Amino acid sequence: MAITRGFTGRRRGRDPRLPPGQYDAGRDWPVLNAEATPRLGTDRWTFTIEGLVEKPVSWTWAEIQALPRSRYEGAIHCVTTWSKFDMTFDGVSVDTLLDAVDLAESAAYVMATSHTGYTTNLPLEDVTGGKAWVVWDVDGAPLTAEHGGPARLLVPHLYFWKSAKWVSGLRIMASDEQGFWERNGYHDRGDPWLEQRYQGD
Ligand SMILES: Nc1nc2c(c(=O)[nH]1)N[C@H]1C(S)=C(S)[C@@H](COP(=O)(O)O)O[C@H]1N2
Ligand SMILES: [Mo]
Repeated sequence: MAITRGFTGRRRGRDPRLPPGQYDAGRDWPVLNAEATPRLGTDRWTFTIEGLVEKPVSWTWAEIQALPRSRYEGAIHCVTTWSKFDMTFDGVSVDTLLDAVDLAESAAYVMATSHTGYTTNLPLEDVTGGKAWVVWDVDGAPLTAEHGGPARLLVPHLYFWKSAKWVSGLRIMASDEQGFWERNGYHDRGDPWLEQRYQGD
């Protein structure tokens, strides 16, 4: 009798790393900009934490490069339904940056800002505790301008519109204010596992 080999009867299930309503984009990495891609040299790039802090702090490119490095390895999820797995981003943890300022007691939200004027709001809790980075390398190479280089915010546990490209800083706030996409109908928090895509989700 022939023995049937190579068939286990198991179906390939949905990847458990894929949040609801998302698909695996594989090797593709779409570029999504609301604005034109700026040509921003590292000589003109700065990062500033301001708002509800005792004293605002700014870093130049050289200064931020001198901080302890931190890596994120994992997935990113865009609200337009693509996800990408096994990405490696290098930069600095937002925790390290926040260590340099004294936050007001009322600090509870941040507005991430870009050198282009793009903004996106986040609860302070979503950018602390090892959950957010300012990154400049992806998979071992510098971020291209299209993907936010010289540096972008990375908040991979939320939809990718929260990861402001060409990031210029964080404004610390006591109450939530809406950024660019949030004013245009997207969710204030954007947790992909809860499918918080639009206002009201
Ligand atoms: N400055 C800026 N940052 C941005 C955006 C943007 O339009 N401008 N788009 C957001 C959205 S909607 C997504 S999905 C990701 C896209 O990043 P990518 O182009 O590297 O894939 O960047 C986010 N950060
Ligand atoms: Mo997006």
